Amino acid sequence: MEYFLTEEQIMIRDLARKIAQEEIAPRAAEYDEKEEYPWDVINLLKESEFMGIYLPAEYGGMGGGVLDLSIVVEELSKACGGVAVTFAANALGTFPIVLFGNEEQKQKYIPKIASGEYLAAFGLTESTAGSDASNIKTTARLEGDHYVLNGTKQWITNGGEASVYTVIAATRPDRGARGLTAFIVEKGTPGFEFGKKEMKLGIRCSSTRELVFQDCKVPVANRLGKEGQGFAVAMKTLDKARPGVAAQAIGIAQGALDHAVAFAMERKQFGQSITSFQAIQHKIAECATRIEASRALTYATARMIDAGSDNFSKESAMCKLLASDTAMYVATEAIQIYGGHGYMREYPVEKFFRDAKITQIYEGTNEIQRNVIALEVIRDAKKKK
Ligand code: COS
Repeated sequence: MEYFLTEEQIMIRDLARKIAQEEIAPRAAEYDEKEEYPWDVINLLKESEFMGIYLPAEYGGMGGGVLDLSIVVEELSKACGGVAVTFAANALGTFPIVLFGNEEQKQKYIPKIASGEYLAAFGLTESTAGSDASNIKTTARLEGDHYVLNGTKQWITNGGEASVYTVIAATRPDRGARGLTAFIVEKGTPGFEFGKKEMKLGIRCSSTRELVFQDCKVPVANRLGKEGQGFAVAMKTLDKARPGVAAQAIGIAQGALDHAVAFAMERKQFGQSITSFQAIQHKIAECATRIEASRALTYATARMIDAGSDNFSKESAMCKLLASDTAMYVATEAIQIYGGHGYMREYPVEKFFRDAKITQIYEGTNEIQRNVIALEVIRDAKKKK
């Protein structure tokens, strides 16, 4: 399908593809096996100026938007889902500063994130606050010119590796979603340590860790937005970041299908290539169609966001839902096309299968996406009455 990308976007795609296929794909199995943070790739992405691709030019970024970011994430994901989330999580950690930061905060942090000097991460999730995102137990108590943070964040992508964390804490624990506030916390702040590093099913080279705050003093100057605005910061950030998860899922799906088609063309059974069997052709057709549908919806949503729409919760949830279900479907079918080979770690598709699964879970489970979509559809219908 022709997506009518600009010349610049085609250049971005081609460069991301070259890095992904030449530098990442040959080492994807090794990254997976070693479960080590891919600093060498991050350094390559820094050199290619991709770290600031979605950030405003006035703060040292390339001035692109969610579509440009998605194009890069998709290409990286075709090679390795773990590397891709490591890159994409920077945007998740930085969007709160872009959306809610004051001038001083933007000047202080965005140029360093755009250049890749700082990696960023987003600290919302806790053991009691997953889908129930407002049930946050980490507290922030105002004491003079600083807040004192106490609590533990769980499953934070880029945890331990990032230099800057946007963290949601309760300034008024009695007020639920309305009692939350967002903060920028720098690595190295006394009282801020990293806890358990998770061992995962997929995306294994990415870092997933606890953030532990014990009487951690954060200057008032690092509060993002107003007190009580933290839930809105989190929700608006997720709305903007979910097309990135969709792009990751599309890359995983496309990568798995590309491998499966290449394998099917070589694989002979009953004296002929298995691509001559209708059973295999139908699988390929179904996968390819679902991928195009997911990409079309994701690019349309990204364009809507980049054009300045003020409400895209529904579309953002829809593309994340469709693309991640597609990734799981395609990765499953890719293994089926490979047959027994697909189940073996010697071949690449079992990794795509493991990497695909998380896209149905993080940045909001697909059950939560369906809730968001349904509520928006019903709200729109009520407005029309
Ligand atoms: N943008 C701005 N504001 C939003 C919003 C959005 N997308 N979604 C909700 N809000 C506001 C609501 O308008 C409401 O404001 P008021 O208190 O002024 O009325 C407030 O936030 C609370 O909203 P709601 O009552 O809908 O909150 P719920 O606790 O029911 O939660 C869901 C809503 C489930 C959608 C939310 O908790 C969620 O997205 N959960 C998943 C979180 C997630 O993605 N976690 C992944 C880990 S982060 S990588």
